[in-house]
Amino acid sequence: MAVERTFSMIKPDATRRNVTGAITAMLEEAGLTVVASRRVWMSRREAEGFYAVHKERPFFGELVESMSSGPTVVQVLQGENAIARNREIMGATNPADAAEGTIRKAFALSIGENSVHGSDAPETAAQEIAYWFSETEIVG
Ligand code: RTP
Ligand code: MG
Repeated sequence: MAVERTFSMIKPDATRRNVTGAITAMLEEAGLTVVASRRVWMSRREAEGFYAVHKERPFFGELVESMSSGPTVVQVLQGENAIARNREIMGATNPADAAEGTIRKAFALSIGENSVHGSDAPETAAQEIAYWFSETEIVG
């Protein structure tokens, strides 16, 4: 298995409840290393750009609204098989379907307020990392 990097975001519903440390601890316990991290309150325009892939979906307006409603923590995670590992520890999109021991089972409030985002493939990981970080900000 190769060492990979993936993009992770702790969403406003989680920063609002002051659980960014608890969530980061779960990522670290899953074997992922935080190699870049920054707190950012994204504008509607930044949220629309980041989620452009979902722009035709019925929930797009709600998603942009919620992602720009408060601070997020944007992170780059590194580790063996990091993309799949992060998706695993995040749990299902809808917390009602999330497995025991996952971040969304522990923290998500609803499908819209589901506490974390994680890249779903190598191409999206590369794009999403580049959207928020320059190479010099990533210290592996
Ligand atoms: P993410 O991109 O945030 O890591 O989550 P995901 O892959 O599990 O889910 P995705 O299908 O990419 O959807 C992105 C985010 O949009 C919100 N969503 N709302 N109201 C709805 O039916 C609905 N469906 C998706 C979720 O917050 C999801 O994380
Ligand atoms: Mg997704």
